[in-house]
Amino acid sequence: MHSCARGLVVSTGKNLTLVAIDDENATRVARLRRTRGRRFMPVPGDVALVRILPDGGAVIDSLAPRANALARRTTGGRAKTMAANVDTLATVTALADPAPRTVLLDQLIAFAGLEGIAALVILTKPDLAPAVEVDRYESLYRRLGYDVVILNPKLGLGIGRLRHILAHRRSLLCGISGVGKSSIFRALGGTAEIGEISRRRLGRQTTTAARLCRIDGGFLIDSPGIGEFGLGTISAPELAAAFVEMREPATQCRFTDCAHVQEPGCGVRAAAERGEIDPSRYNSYRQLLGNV
Ligand SMILES: Nc1nc2c(ncn2[C@@H]2O[C@H](COP(=O)(O)OP(=O)(O)O)[C@@H](O)[C@H]2O)c(=O)[nH]1
Ligand SMILES: [Mg+2]
Ligand SMILES: [Zn+2]
Repeated sequence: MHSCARGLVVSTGKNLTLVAIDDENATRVARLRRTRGRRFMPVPGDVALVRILPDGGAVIDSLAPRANALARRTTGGRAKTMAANVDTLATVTALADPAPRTVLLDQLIAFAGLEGIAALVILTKPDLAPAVEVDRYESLYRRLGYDVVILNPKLGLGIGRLRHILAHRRSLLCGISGVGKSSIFRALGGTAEIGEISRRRLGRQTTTAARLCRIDGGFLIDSPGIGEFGLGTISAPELAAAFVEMREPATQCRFTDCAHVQEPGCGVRAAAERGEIDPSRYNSYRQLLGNV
């Protein structure tokens, strides 16, 4: 005898998967059903059909079809799926310690645009940066149309607004180590419980185990393994389309296949020279194109 349940995949270890069963507060460690052919590989955010065994063990029988899957793309053309069913990339950038890596932030929000999901710009550690820097980042990304949240979890600054923005969304926290992702996760009510289970049961996976917490009609994933997403090989028009402020100027280019770097009659470069495109954004574009 066994019962079936639906669960959200929280974390994936080598052979075991951590699932948060609907209507249960704790998470369960689940094995994957053995298959003859190709093995299916759950990722955080997957919806799994889970068999609960009489001894309390759990087996994932199958995964529900994914609304989307976010993959890390490599220049070699391979892709590794990192998360599923995510509709918001919650990028986290520290204003100091570690110093902001603007190119990485621009890469992340371009990635979100190309995947057709929303991007959120969370700026942490405002207490460690000059106020002018805080303002500069905030106004730059707000002008581009992104939701920007200045956050200091210790002081509770910005947490209420962030909670409001994340409600009813399925979000993935994304940013390099040390920027404050886990602090945000905890401030939003995510418990360490899941991480503790993974420490005990998934073996030595502590630093790579993802955590998921349910928030108002959605979820938030904190995954140390997902610091950045590469864009892989990307064409100039594709990349330029993901830079919102370049779309209109790009229509003014003399050549339709303009890469917006050194072509004559380039509307994007002209806009950058007029100061209508922020120098840091144009620099990111060129770096991501591999064309500096
Ligand atoms: N001064 C300051 N420190 C912060 C802030 N947010 C997080 N931290 C600290 O930054 C360090 C890294 O935070 P953590 O959440 O582990 O970052 P993660 O690696 O992205 O998960 C911790 O020591 C936090 O206490 C902030 O707004 N201001
Ligand atoms: Mg962390
Ligand atoms: Zn151009």
